[in-house]
Amino acid sequence: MDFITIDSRCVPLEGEKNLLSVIRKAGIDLPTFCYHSELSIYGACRMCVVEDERGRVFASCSEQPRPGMVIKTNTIKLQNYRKLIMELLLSSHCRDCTTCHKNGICTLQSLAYKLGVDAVRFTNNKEEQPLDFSSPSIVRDPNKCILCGDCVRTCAEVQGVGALDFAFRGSKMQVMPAFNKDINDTECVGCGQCRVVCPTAAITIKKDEDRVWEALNDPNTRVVAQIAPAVRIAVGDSFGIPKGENSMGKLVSALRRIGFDKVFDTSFGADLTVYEESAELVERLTKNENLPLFTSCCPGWVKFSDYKFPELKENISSCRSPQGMFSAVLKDYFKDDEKKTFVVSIMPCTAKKGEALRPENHTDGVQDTDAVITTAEAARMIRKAAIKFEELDEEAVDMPFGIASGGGVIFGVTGGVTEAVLRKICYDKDNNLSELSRIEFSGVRGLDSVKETSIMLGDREVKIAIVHGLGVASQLIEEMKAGKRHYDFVEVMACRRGCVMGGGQPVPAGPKTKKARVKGLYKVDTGSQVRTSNENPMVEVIYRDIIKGREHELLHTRH
Ligand code: HC1
Ligand code: SF4
Repeated sequence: MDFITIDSRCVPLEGEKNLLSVIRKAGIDLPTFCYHSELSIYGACRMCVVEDERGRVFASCSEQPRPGMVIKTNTIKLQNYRKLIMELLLSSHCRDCTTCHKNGICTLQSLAYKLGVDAVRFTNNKEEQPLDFSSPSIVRDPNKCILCGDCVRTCAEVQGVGALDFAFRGSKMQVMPAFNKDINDTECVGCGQCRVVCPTAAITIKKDEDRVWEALNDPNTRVVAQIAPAVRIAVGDSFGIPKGENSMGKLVSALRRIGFDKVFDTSFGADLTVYEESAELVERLTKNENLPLFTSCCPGWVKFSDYKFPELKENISSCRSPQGMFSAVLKDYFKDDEKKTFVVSIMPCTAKKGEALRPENHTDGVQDTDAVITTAEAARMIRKAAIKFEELDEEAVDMPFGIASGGGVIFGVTGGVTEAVLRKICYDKDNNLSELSRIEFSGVRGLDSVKETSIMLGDREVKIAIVHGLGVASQLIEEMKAGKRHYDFVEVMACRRGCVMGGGQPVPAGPKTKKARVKGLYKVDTGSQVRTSNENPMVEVIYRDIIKGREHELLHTRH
């Protein structure tokens, strides 16, 4: 085996793609702003510099590890170098830390502390830039940008959107949309993945908490919450609960203490989606029209398809998302109440804010979801209410929507929608729930960018693809258009790994957290008494007593 020497210790080389990965494997958490293992290497921030035995200083993220290398990571020269970079960054960064959204979770702030920067020798001569509030999903604050380029590469490389780029040169360099347009006037889909990687508060979540507080304080308003599948395994991050642990019961309890009148689980809406989408698939297969059927529950994907693949309009499922279906049903359920009903959905996703605003998702011209708050905003509301989240007893959601299947819960991870739909279709086919484990191992799970599976319906083989990340989705669709791939059903989630890594989840979320979130959702499914939507007794009741044949009005849309 080959070795290199890091700070006088021998470290084996095991195929790492760069020196930084070897250093981190050796237990040295060298700082970086611009290195992300899932993005191309930019090498701009220079925080990960190391020194070799000849005194050469270089960035370790962009250096190939070579056998026999001898490097040091923490010499006085390197410490001074990093401190100087940090001072330069801070000198052109507005320093309103105490009132900043990222206070306490800002990488710039924590690194300045770790590096012992207690004064900045340079003055800020940058002009103050206006903030961009145009998007319903994210806010851009150019004054807090440190030009690491993480958002630019994420938007272009992972999402295939390219709404952000560098403009100007030298000290005038900035990150902005082309021609400095408002972000909402670009092809931005609101996925918030730029916000997930942003080390500062240059990109943050558009806040909707204040509208929720107002509704909660209005005695004439009944405030109803629905909680998305992927929220339960991430909200605990903000309260020191182990990563990936299911905090649904505590969250329900916290929301009731804050003043929500009713609390429900969006996974129930996902069960409705499974009913509608599986029926839609079977109908299209029977008629052999508008195939493949593309899923419609991810608003980032729906918006992306609007402008990038408008020719797929008829192929996108007419189903509203679980959020949309459930809000419409909730508004209808409470319509005779004396109080006004205000539906709040708690989502891992920033694009859901935009979905709620789209007129085609409204019922009779009325917006069903009144406010969408992300997991991170819900956590902030809980903190503001001074609730000791970690000490709360668990509470169950309210009836009559109080039972949701495990299949509904795994909507929050890539492949979950497909798995839940297949469970339903296999059940309808031969009432055979022993198919469950066969479906689990059929290729729907895992993190491959594109997953493929198929099932037999009668004598027809139904071919299925699952894709996560819009960049890969775009490539897959181009291959389908070129006749290189053929499917009948395609699940698309805008965010890599699915909603568990949505743009509204707590940050930072490193590789271990990402893994724990995926595992956490599957664990909820395995522990559920009801695994499939068709076993959920409340679904039949709601179809019979509330929906009453109005599926088209309440559960469907036209994109
Ligand atoms: Fe999702 Fe969905 S799974 S889109 O990722 O279909 O946001 O969690 O709520 O609507 O159920 C998000 C999650 C969520 C919808 C469902
Ligand atoms: Fe790009 Fe998504 Fe950020 Fe919009 S929200 S700029 S699409 S990464």
